[in-house]
Amino acid sequence: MPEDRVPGETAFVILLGNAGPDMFRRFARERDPRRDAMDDWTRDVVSALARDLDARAVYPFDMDPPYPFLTWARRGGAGHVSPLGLNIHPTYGLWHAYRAALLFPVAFDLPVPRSGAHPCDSCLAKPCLSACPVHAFSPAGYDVPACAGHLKTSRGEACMSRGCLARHACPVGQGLGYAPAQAEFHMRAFLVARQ
Ligand code: B12
Ligand code: SF4
Ligand code: SF4
Repeated sequence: MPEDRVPGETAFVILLGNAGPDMFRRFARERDPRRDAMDDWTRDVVSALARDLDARAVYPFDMDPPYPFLTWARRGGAGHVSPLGLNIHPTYGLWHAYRAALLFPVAFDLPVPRSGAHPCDSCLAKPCLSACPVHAFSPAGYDVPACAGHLKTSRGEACMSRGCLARHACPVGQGLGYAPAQAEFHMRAFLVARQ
């Protein structure tokens, strides 16, 4: 569909991403998370893969405006929009993200995964919406300045060291949350992006 903004000449898209903490372990073995950017590592790994497969690689952190990876993911049956705006996956919950997409000029005859039932429909308490200490999530959307402002204070220590408390409050994908080193890495990268 035109609003998907899939680049022309593309007949098939494969999304690459992480679910839970495994990808970060490999990144930390191959690079120094205190110094190196995950986006650079991603580009190195994925561009080599794309060359081998005769595909074109595009990235969620490229392009202005960005490619709508979450819409692409939902089209491919990889989840639903949660009330936080992040996609929720039936197994991995909110603990998944995308690193790249491989675009192919030919289509493959592969079964399309189905997202299944929307987990938020049966989650009546919706604890994700009340867990943020600064109420950054509201029907108006995600209040990025409120979140970033909190993270810069000592009261934001829990979010900085464990990761977003709203994500942790979700019952889906419990056990797949990021370990402290990964949580801190992503939260630091988020704060740098906001400066
Ligand atoms: C800009 C951006 C940000 C900005 C601003 C986000 C904002 N204002 O909401 C900043 C820098 C603040 C940010 C932060 C984070 N982000 Co961000 N971000 C993006 C980025 C690059 C673009 C999003 C965008 O504008 N897309 C354009 C729109 C048109 O396309 P779309 O995403 O498909 O949008 C559709 C739906 O998602 C939906 N939708 C979007 N928002 C909302 C909100 C509500 C309430 C509803 C109902 C629907 C809805 O409607 C759209 C139209 O169909 C994406 C990567 C990408 N290329 O998509 C990552 C992305 C959304 N971010 C992601 C993540 C994980 C984060 C962080 C949690 C990272 C972290 N620290 O761990 C943080 C959040 C901070 C925190 N508290 O933890 C992931 C989400 C993965 C997932 N499971 O959904 C993405 C996809 C990146 C990735 N590598 O996978 N992010
Ligand atoms: S806490 Fe409930 S409503 Fe919120 S994202 Fe998780 S399943 Fe959906
Ligand atoms: S990181 Fe902390 S302050 Fe930011 S949205 Fe999540 S819970 Fe709220």
